[in-house]
Amino acid sequence: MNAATDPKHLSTAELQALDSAHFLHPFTDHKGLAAKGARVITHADGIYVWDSEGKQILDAMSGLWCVNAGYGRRELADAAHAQMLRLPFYNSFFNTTNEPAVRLAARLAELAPSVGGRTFQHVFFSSSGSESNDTNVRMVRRYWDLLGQPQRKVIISRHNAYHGSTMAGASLGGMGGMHAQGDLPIPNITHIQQPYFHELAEPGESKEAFGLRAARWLEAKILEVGPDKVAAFIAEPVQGAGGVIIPPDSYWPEIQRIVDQYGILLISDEVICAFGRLGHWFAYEKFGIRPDLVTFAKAVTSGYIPLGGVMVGDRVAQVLIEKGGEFNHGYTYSGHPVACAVALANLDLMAREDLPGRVKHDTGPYLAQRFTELKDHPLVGDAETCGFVAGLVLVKDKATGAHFPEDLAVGMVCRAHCFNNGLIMRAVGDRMIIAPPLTMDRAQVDEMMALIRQALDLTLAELQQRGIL
Ligand code: PXG
Repeated sequence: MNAATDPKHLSTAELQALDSAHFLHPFTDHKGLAAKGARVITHADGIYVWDSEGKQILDAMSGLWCVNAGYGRRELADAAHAQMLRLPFYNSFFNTTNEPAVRLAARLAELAPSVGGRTFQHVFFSSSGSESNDTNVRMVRRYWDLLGQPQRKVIISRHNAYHGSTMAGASLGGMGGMHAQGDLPIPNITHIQQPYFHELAEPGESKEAFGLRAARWLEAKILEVGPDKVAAFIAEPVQGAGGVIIPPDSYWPEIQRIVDQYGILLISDEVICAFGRLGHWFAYEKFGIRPDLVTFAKAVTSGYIPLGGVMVGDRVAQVLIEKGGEFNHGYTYSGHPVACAVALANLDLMAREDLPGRVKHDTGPYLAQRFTELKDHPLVGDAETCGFVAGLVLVKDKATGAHFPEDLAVGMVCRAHCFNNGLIMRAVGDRMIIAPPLTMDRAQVDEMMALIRQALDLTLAELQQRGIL
């Protein structure tokens, strides 16, 4: 019997050896990982995970922005168990459906607020955010074909956006490193700059003025491409994987004006921002925007099982349904009964505990207060939050805002101190970001903040010791 099939306990070293022998991790330098060995996460409860060495770590990233309800929620496991016994799978291709998928679609339609008279009555299901954005590309182009405007193919996105890792998802995303591998973006996808005040504002420019200027990059791009060729604009309300880039208040209203003026579709990618993350069930409500399509995934099940989808607004649904005939698109697992049953249980739990409301009225404002206190730290250039996401930038010189040289990878230095000190915080370049479980109470926010400050102090001490500061 070999190690993979042997039921005996495997040591950390044995697991790491098997891991590097067989498991190609996502977004990973495989050779580099094999040299040091992966950290083995064994179990989790509440806001903590534990590794195979017994170390307890406060997970301030909710897994990967998804475990909004926290770990160890038995009712989600029970929902999966019961549904697996009743109906573990059936497809929804050939004029069939299943109860959890129907109930979830209706529930999501009820949860999605109407804005400006537009509602979301329909849902297209997938298993991930990437697949959902592939669906968006197909659906948007189908919409314009059906309206007799097939030349409207171009989708405008933003640099440093993250919309997934499939061919269409990575193309919509604005990550240079991803485009460089695999001949991307695919045709008819183009990008404008992100609304990142800290990096792109002119000296002396106010946040409000910058927000308007950044939104007008969309108008300039529409005019450059040709307004009759543009199909849609896609954006995250707050950029997550790009480093928690929170746009100025003036940004989204101006974007809405522009998409309205040119009649193009607006896609709000809420894979991170929905389901309470910003204090609302859906983030478009917070920003007062009227998207036509809303991408979701991750926290719809609090990450307990894969599920994603697209909320389809009236404008698109009407054309697709009334004029469409067959839409030649779908996935084996579109409307998977077990995933949908877990999502229903998760939405029930989130509603019962009012997690969006807690973030909006209590723990979100408290996190904002505590997190912005970090601005007094010698390494912190700026620190801001939006609901239960937060980001800070590490700077070499607080007075001038000068950055560290890129090759020092100070974000990684800080991330290592976090990990070793019992905290999971993510580094994106020199930005340190968090997206904690929404179940956190104020005392746990304090506990997390103490760990963050400690990690910053340790980073500062290391940089001083290495003669960098
Ligand atoms: N859109 C957005 C806004 C996302 O954040 C996706 C789409 C793709 O979802 P799937 O389920 O296909 O992964 C995401 C995913 C990171 C990180 O490093 C972020 C994501 C995924 C992996 C890593 O912050 N977001």
